Amino acid sequence: MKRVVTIQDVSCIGKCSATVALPIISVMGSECAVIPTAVLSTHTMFQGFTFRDLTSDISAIVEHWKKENFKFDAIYTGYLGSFEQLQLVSEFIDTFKTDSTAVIIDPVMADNGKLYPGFTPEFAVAMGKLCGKADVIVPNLTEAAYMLEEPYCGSGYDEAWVKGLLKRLAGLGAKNVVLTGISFEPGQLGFYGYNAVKDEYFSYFHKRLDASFHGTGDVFASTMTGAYVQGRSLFESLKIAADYTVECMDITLKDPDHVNYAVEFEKAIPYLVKRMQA
Ligand code: PXL
Repeated sequence: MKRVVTIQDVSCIGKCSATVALPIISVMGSECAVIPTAVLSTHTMFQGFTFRDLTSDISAIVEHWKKENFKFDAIYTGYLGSFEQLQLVSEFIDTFKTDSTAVIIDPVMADNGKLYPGFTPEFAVAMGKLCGKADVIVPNLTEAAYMLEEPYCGSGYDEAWVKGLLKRLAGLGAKNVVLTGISFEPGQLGFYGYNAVKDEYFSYFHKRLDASFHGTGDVFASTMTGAYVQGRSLFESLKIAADYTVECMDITLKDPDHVNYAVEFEKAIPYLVKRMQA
């Protein structure tokens, strides 16, 4: 059985990071091991969240896993909370990555031109360095800007500019760079990627919903990881992830009691399973 290890926080309420990675990667047919980096009462969009840092547990977990000689088909990281955690993840990759391990880094830090609470521009640059070790990175435009220390472009960009940005991101060292949340036309949204090894661009667009939910980036990255580790091509994996994310949003919007701090991804799991069987 394929085994993914995901390294990110547990937000007890909020359906993001580990609490979406675990169910999604599992239903897609792989084991999902987890290194929880912190426990929060909620994700950081709520006021007054608690935060227990688990950095000091990470080394002991890694030492035990080394002794047991555990292997991973994919290492998938999301929200990381400190410079020390970036360093530990970097060492984790050095220790556990083999020729058949895919390293997927979602540099979760920012959106809509702003860093999430607690992050600094210096942290974003350090995250950019970690991204150099990845096979695939999936930043949004805000995270890309912060990692490259460039101004955020807002919505004023065109395809040529996106291609240039992808090349600059590839300069960080990742083999594949995929920008999420790209839109050239109203009503459309998708991803635009660059394979730095083959010097090839790829993109995919779907309908843009007039809503925004917290945690959809984590649903997207988890799904992409789940498909990729099951042997789908990177492009196919990203497409499945984009379509499933839209399906989650569609289903959520149909619930008159929906909240905007999480999507009802559970209800769209039958769609995802069918997609993986196709
Ligand atoms: O969805 C990304 C994410 C993950 N984990 C925590 C967060 C966020 C985004 O705000 O706060 C704790």
